[in-house]
Amino acid sequence: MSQKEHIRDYKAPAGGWGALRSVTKSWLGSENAFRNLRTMLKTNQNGGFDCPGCAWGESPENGMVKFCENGAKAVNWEATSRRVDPAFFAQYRVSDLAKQTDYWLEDQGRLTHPMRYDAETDHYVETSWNEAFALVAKHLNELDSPDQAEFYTSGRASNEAAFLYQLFVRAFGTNNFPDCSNMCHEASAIAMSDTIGVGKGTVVFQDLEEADAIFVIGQNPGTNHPRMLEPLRAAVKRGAQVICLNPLKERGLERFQNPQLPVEMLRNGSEPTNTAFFRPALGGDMAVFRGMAKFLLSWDREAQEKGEPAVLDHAFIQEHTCGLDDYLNAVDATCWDHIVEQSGLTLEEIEVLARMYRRADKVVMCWAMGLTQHRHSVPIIQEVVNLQLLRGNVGKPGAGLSPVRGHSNVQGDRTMGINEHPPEALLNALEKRFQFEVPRMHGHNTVQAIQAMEEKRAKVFLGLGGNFAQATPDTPRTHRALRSCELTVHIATKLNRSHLVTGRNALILPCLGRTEIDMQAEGPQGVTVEDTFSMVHISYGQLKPRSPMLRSETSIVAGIAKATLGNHPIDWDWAVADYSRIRDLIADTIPGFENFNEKLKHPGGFHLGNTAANRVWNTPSGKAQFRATTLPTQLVNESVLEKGDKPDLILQTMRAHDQYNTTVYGLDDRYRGVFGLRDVVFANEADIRRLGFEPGEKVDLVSLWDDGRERRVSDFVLVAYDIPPGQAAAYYPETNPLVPLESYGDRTFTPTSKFIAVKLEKAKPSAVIPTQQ
Ligand SMILES: Nc1nc2c(c(=O)[nH]1)N[C@H]1C(S)=C(S)[C@@H](COP(=O)(O)OP(=O)(O)OC[C@H]3O[C@@H](n4cnc5c(=O)[nH]c(N)nc54)[C@H](O)[C@@H]3O)O[C@H]1N2
Ligand SMILES: Nc1nc2c(c(=O)[nH]1)N[C@H]1C(S)=C(S)[C@@H](COP(=O)(O)OP(=O)(O)OC[C@H]3O[C@@H](n4cnc5c(=O)[nH]c(N)nc54)[C@H](O)[C@@H]3O)O[C@H]1N2
Ligand SMILES: [Mo]
Repeated sequence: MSQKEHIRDYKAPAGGWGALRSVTKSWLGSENAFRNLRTMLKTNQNGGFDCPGCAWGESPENGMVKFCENGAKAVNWEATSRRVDPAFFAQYRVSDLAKQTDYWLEDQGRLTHPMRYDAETDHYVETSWNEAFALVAKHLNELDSPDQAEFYTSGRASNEAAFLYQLFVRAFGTNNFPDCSNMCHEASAIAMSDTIGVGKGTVVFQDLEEADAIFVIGQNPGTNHPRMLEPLRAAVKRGAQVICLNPLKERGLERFQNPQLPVEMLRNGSEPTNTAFFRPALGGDMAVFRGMAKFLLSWDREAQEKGEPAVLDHAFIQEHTCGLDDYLNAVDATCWDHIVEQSGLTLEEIEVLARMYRRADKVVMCWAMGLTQHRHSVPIIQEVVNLQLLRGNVGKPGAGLSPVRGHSNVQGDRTMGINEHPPEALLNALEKRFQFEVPRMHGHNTVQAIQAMEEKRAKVFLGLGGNFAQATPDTPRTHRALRSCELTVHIATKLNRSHLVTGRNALILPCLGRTEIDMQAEGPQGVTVEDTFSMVHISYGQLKPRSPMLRSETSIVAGIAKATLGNHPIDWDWAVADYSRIRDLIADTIPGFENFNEKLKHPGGFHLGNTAANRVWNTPSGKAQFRATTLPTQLVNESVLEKGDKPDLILQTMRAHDQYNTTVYGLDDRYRGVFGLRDVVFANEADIRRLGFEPGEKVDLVSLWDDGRERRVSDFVLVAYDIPPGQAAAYYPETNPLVPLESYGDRTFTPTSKFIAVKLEKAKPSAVIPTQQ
C-alpha cells in the first residue's frame, strides 16, 4: 500500500466535522465553488431542484440547508466543468479507456456531444442528434420482433422522461423493461403487494416523529441516506426506541453530530442514533422475526390464560387480516434451535427484541438492501409484515412499513410504468387513452435481459441512465452479453464502463442533469419526482447546461420515439415543448395524478396516497394477508453445496462512503476506517487466522457455484474488522464478478449481492501490508 492507502480506526461520530471537511473538500475541488454552493443551497427547496442523490424525503419544516454530505458530493459531481468532448474521444481509443478504473472514467467530466462508436478506428466520433436517432430507429425497426430489444432504466429518470419512455417502448411493442429496481427493492414491492396490497412504503416523515419504536434493518443510512440520521437521533432524544439489526456496527447507526447545528458543532457533541443494536447472520433476519413472533404468541396465550390484556391486537387482526391460523401454525412448527442457529442471535437476544417490540404501541420498520438482496428476500420481508400485522402496526399514525428507496426517483419510475410485469390496469388505461394495442406479455427483468443478450435473443440495448455493465452480476459474462449486441445506446451524464462495453454499433447520448436548466420550445421546464414517502414534487434545474449540445432525457426519448414510430401514438415534439402536457397525459392514465399540474402548485408537492396506510387492502381477499412460509432449511444455495466445497466465508457486497452505486467519488470509506483503496475484504480476525492468513495480506476471492465457471477477483487486502464470525464484506461494483447470474432471489430475480459463498486463496504474488492503527 502506498502512503495514502491506509486502514485505521475512525472514532468520530457520523456527520460532524468529518462531514463538513468532506463537503468543503468536494466543493472546493469542484472548480466552481461559489456557483456550486449557491446551487447546493437550492437543493430540495421549493422552486429549487430535487437532490439527485437518494430517495429520502423531506421533513415538512422548511430549513435553510437541505443537503447532506453525500448530496453535496452528488451535486458537485454533476456540476463539474471538466468535459468529455470530441477531442477527448479523439485522444483515447475505447480499448485504452477500458483499461482505466471506474473512478478515473467518471472523473474526466461531463459528456458534451452525441458520440457514435467507430469499430474500425476503435474511437467514439462526434455525430449529430438526428443521425443518432436515425441509427437507433434503423436498428429497432430492423428487428424480427420488438422483444429483441432491452430498454433499461436507472432510477434517476424523472417522471416525465420515464412516462414518455414507457409509452414509446410499449407503442414499439414490448415490455422489456429491465431496471435498477430489479436489483434493489423488487422484493419489497412483491412482498408488500402480496400482503398489504400495495408495493410501496406506508409511512410518511411524520410517522417517524410519532413512533415509539423505529427498527432500522439491513440499512446503512449514515452513508446512503444521511438525512435519515436526524430523525433517528431525534427519536432517541425524545425517548423512543431505535433498534438496529445489522451485522456491521455502522457508524451512522451509533452516533451522529449534525453538521447543520452550529451549537452542537462548537461544543463538539454528538448523540446516539440507536438504543439497541443486534447483529444477525447474513440472511438470518427471517429467523429473527419468526423468533420474535414466537415470543409474542406465547405471551399472548399466557395473557389469555391469566385474563390479562392481550399482546396481539386481536381487534385489528379480526377486522383487517386473514390467514392468521395458518401463520400461527407455521410459527408453532418452527423450532427454537432452527431459529437460533439461522438468526445468528442468541435466544436471549431475540427475547429482548420481542420485549422491546411488545412495549411499543407504534412501530415503524425501515429496511433496505440488507433484506432485499437475498434468495429468500420475499419471505424475509413478509415476516416483517406478519409481525407488524400481529400488533396492528400498519395503517395508524406513527407506525408502518418503510422500505427506504435508493435512487432519487426509482419509486416514481415504477409508478410511471417502468415495469416488466406491468399491472393490467395500467395497460388498460394506456390502451384506452392512446388507442393502440399494448403488449400484454411480460418482458425481461435485468437478469433475463442479460440471459437474452447472451443467447442473442436480444440485439439492441438502450440504457436510460445507469451503468448496466457494472451494476449487474457476473461481470465478464454480462460484458460478453452486451458486446454481442448489434447496438448499445446509453443516455448518460458521465462516461462510465457501460459505454466502453460496446455492441457492434454504439452510441453515447449526453443528457442534462437535474441541476441544469431545461429549456424547451415553450420555456424552461421542471420535472417531477416521487420520494420514498410517496411525496411528488417538482424540480427546477438552476445551472446553465455544461454544453449547448446537451438535451434533456425527456427530449432524447422523444427524439428516439419520433425517429422510430413517427407521430405515433402522440406528437412527440408537441409533448416535449411543454412538460405540463406530458403531466396531463400522466394525469389521464396513472391513478393518484388527477389534476397533476394543479397539485404541483402546492409548496412541497403532494402525497400520492397509500391504500394500506388507510387500512384499505387491495388484495384478492380485501384483507391484509398473513403469509405462512416455513423457515428455509439452510441458506447456502444447493448449487454451492453441490460443488462439494464448504465456503470459507459468506460475503456481502455493499457501498463505501465515497461512492454512489457504481460512481466512485473518492477512495475513502471514512466511517469504516479505510482510506485510499477499495479492493479490501473485511473479515473477523479469528476467521482470517483460522483460514491461514494474516490481516493486511492480499487474497483472491473465489465464489462457489456449480456451473463450471470460475468467478474470481484478485488482490484484495484482508482487513481485520468487527464483523460476526463466518461473514465477510467488500465493496460493490468491484465484487460483482463473484455474483453468479443464476444466484438470484426467488420470485424477485434480484442478484443475491448480500449472500455470496466464497473461498479465500493466496494472491500471487502475495504481499503483506501492515495495518496502521
Ligand atoms: N451516498 C450514497 N447514497 C446512496 C447510494 C450510494 O451508493 N451512495 N445508493 C442508493 C441506492 S440505489 C440504494 S438501493 C440505497 C442502498 O442503501 P443501503 O441498503 O444502506 O446500502 P448497502 O451499502 O448495500 O448497505 C446494506 C446494509 O445492510 C447490512 N446487511 C447486509 N446484509 C444483511 C443481512 O442479511 N441482514 C441485515 N440485517 N443487514 C444486512 C450491511 O451491513 C449494510 O449496513 O442507497 C441509496 N443512496
Ligand atoms: N454487488 C452488488 N451489486 C449491486 C448492488 C449491491 O448492493 N451489490 N446494488 C444494486 C442497486 S440497489 C442498484 S439501484 C443498482 C444501480 O444500478 P444503476 O442505476 O445502473 O447504476 P448507477 O451506478 O447508479 O449509475 C451511474 C451512472 O448513471 C449516469 N447518470 C447519473 N446521473 C444521471 C442522470 O441524471 N441521467 C442519466 N441519463 N444518467 C445519469 C452516469 O453516467 C453514471 O455513470 O446496482 C445494483 N447492483
Ligand atoms: Mo438501489
